[in-house]
Amino acid sequence: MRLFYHPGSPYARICRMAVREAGLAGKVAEVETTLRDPAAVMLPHNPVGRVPALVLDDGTTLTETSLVLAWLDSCDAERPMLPLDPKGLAAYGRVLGLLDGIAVWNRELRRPEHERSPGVIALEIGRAARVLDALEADVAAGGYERLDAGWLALAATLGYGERRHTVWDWRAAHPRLQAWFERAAARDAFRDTVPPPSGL
Ligand SMILES: N[C@@H](CCC(=O)N[C@@H](CS)C(=O)NCC(=O)O)C(=O)O
Repeated sequence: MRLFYHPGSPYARICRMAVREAGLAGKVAEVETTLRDPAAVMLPHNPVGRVPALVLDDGTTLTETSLVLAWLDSCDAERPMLPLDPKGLAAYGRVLGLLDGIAVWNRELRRPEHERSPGVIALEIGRAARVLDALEADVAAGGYERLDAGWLALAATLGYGERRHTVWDWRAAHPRLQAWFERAAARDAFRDTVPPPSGL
């Protein structure tokens, strides 16, 4: 199988960490692609043009992080990543919602200043602050301890804030999340997939 990724993508990073944590690195070759580029090597397999995209041995291409994780779980994974219980699913969904909002906020900041929407940015700042407070309480109550999709998504999202969306000061007033992140950042799967800084 081939996993198309971009080194800056937190969504692709979720799958790349899953491949490592599930012991599937020998079965999945990672292929770097450009994004928003008509010449991207991924486009013949995935006209959507987004990563992650997993090309199976029969040529079928799976897109969308959660669908890729579901497939990886079915590949004799040493450790399944997609939770099946309501609490695990809720925890994963909460972080995915945060990440989607951060992605919108980041996209606004990549536009020329006169094209940015202050309203959209304000909405996403508010959403991120709200979810962060909830996550701080979740972690204080013992959440995100199990290494599953919610864990991977939280590590990828906070890691994105560290390197590619530093305007978001997620550490401020969130000591439990900081301590959680330090533990997550010590894992090989995390260290292997640290994104390059974006300057934002
Ligand atoms: N809903 C998708 C989101 C994936 C996504 O937005 N990927 C970004 C990189 S972080 C991308 O490929 N963007 C390129 C584009 O929008 O053209 C998922 O869960 O995988």
